[in-house]
Amino acid sequence: TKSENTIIVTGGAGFIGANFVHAALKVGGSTVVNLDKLTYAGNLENLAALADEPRHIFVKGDIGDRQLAAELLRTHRPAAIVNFAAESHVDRSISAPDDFIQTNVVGTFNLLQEARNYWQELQGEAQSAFRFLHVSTDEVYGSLGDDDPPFSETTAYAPNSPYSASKAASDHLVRAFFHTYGLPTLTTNCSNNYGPYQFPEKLIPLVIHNALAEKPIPVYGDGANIRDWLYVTDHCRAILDVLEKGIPGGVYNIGGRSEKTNLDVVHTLCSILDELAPRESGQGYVRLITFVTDRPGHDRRYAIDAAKIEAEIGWQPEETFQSGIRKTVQWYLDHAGWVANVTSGAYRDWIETNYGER
Ligand code: NAD
Ligand code: TDX
Repeated sequence: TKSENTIIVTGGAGFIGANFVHAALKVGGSTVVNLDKLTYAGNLENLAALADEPRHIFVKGDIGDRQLAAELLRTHRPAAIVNFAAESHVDRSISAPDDFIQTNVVGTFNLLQEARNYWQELQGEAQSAFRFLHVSTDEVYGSLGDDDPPFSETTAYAPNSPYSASKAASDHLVRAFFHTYGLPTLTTNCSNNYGPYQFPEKLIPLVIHNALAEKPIPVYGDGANIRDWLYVTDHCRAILDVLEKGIPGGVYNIGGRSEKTNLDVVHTLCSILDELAPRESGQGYVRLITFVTDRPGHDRRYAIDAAKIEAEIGWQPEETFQSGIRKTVQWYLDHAGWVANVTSGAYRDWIETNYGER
């Protein structure tokens, strides 16, 4: 039936969401209803390959619009909602936190309310099979010291930035909707992602973009902060697996056991670029590295203990950091037009013409 085959994905025009929509349409016969506000981070070009795909239905709108959410649920009768929609950039949350509270906290709350109304109207198998999967981050757990064990699902929440605090708040609402109302929720907390379609405000695409443009490569503080990197398609597969096998109310940490200092990451990118796209001057890209003022409240180290998802779900990453980072550099080299569009704002004009405000 329709409901078994349809999922609503929010934020599916963003980096991870777009990769997920492609993955979901590839693995199964499901229809994806993609609800995205098309903020600066949302880009329909990420979904251009699906222009003739009848199983992809794009809807421009805000997860905070309850009437719209109710309407989409009644019209499409999905078996699941996968919530990617969020403001996602830590630096932006420091300079302007308002949208983070509105989308990440209030927006997720609105979606939960409408999901609960819809789920309560379902019956029998359709009701027990329904899932609300909330995509979250390892940043909710705060910052690790060098000798601390990695974050597990039972690590206490200690968010330090407006971004991570807003994600933590949304995780807590999801938790409460399961415990209070029985809404069959799933929460995934993943480490730093990288790969195709990532907006060049985030470290890896920013380094590639600046290097190719012969601009300084900014490294915050001493560059010794540690992140645990996962290739985006491995994250998407983990979400599909959790959707299928996760236990309602469950929390699943996702990570690639791939801790790197920022300087390591930047040096790796520079040497791959030296090989694939050498500078005209003949100098190495490392010469562009510039140490800049640290991010306020900058978390020192994130690391994920992925033992639960490995054992209970049977998920493993396919890419190593070495293989994933090469693919990523190659993708950005092959998609210079994509980068030019998202940095020029040309695609925004196109969106305004083709998808007027609802
Ligand atoms: P992104 O910023 O690239 O994309 C976010 C998408 O959400 C955009 O398409 C945007 O238009 C849309 N959106 C924003 N506000 C909206 C609203 N009010 N209503 C509807 N759509 C809205 O983000 P991303 O990096 O792809 O992250 C996706 C999700 O995964 C987020 O929830 C983020 O917290 C989480 N996450 C990201 C990472 C990472 O490393 N990028 C790691 C772990 C978890
Ligand atoms: O120019 C830069 N220079 C720099 O040194 C940028 C943009 C970042 N950094 C540092 C800050 C971090 O230690 O690199 C590290 C990675 O920074 P970001 O790419 O901004 O990611 P981070 O802050 O770790 O958050 C990301 O991972 C977890 C995502 O943006 C979040 O959405 C996700 O939840």
